[in-house]
Amino acid sequence: MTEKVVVPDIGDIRDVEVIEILIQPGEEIDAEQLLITLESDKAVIEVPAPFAGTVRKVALKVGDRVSQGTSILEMDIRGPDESSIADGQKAEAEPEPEPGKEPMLEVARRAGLDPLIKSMDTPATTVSPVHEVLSSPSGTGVHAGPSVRRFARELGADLSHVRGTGRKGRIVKEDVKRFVKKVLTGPGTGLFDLQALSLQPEIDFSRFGEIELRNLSRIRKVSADRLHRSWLGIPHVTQHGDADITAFEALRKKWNSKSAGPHLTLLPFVMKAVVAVLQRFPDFNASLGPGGGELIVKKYYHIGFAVDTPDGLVVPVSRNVDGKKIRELAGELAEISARARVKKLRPSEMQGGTFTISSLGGIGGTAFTPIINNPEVAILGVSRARLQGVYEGDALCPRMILPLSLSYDHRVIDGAAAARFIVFLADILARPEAL
Ligand code: CAO
Repeated sequence: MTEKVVVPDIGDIRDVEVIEILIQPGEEIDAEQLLITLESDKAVIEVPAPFAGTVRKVALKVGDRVSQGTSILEMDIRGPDESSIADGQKAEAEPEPEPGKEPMLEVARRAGLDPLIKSMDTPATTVSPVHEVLSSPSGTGVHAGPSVRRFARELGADLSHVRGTGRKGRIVKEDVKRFVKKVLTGPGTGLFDLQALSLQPEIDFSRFGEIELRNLSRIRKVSADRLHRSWLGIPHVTQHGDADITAFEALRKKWNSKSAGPHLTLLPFVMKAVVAVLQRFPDFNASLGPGGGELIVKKYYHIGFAVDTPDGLVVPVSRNVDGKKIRELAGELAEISARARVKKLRPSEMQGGTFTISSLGGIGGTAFTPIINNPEVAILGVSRARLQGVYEGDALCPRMILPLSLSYDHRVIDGAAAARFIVFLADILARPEAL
């Protein structure tokens, strides 16, 4: 007998898009086997076969829009002796629903999903619970068809971690394969596997409001990976301190007003002061050896400085800062950061640093915790200097105070050493003659 199968009762939803067709003409199908997937703004609905048989003709294609009663396919029904109805359980007491008119919740119920339906305590005519029920194995909010879900289940892949590349971010089989391959071939699958930790759960944020998708720049992707590795791999501690730079500021202003040379900001002074401190505390100008059993102390002072560019953070390196004059450094910083902002730095200009300074003083803020630029062992954060009242004896005096934040690798540097570093740095920055 040939029967027409139509879209069953799907609640109030009309004109809903067909996003997946899971059967083809000539295919033998069982009762309850999923036929098509529909997707509206609010729900994903999977329509199962009301009986077993052979598909004669499929009346829909992906992209069609359907409502209750729209024809899905024609099929030759298998005889009752071949258990045409799901699990052969033709209800004796219950009247059989008209083919294609069976409420979706009823189908889900017969598919053994009763507990979930009950726990949702939702009227049997609404569609969203069906979506919840049928998509629950890998979490709600995941867009994937039943065959993909089945495939993921077989492989033990959690779909909430898989990025969908199909239409509207839908997960296709290839995405699951790529995910599994990545996990299997990635650097270990332990707790601190960076790839596994970086995976974001798949959430459809558009359900909560308007969104916009933007690709991350290459610079941002590279720095994200480096920062994440450093953050996870290095036990960071940040030591804060203040430097009284009143005298330096007076000197800087005087020099700026008197010379036609490059404009002097605070940064070249801080760089010179940092080198003086590194010479006193060489463990800060070092890297841990590959096995972690030795410290490689460097006798050169190549200072990296973070530059904020439209495409993200870059860290060019000024070489042999110990041998450079303040004005020369100021000119170099201005020239390098201008090139960094138009992506004109050579890779070699971002290599070989021994210590990094991240200055947010030109922008503002009071303190922050910079992330160490691995394989270095410490980084200095500089925040905005501000005029503050400081007691000198009984007198409250206006002083220009510069906040400093030193993050260090606690495997290499002890807290006491870090405190000494920052105290010495503050001392140098308080006395221009010390440079
Ligand atoms: N306190 C008060 N004023 C400061 C200051 C501070 N700590 N640091 C800079 N300033 C002043 C400068 O002196 C300058 O003012 P004047 O023209 O009056 O001298 C003004 O702020 C702008 O300075 P600048 O930021 O352009 O120049 P810089 O030499 O201080 O810094 C650079 C250069 C490239 C480091 C900076 O432009 C920059 O990109 N900073 C961002 C770094 C960053 O993103 N760090 C975060 C890394 S982690 O995400």
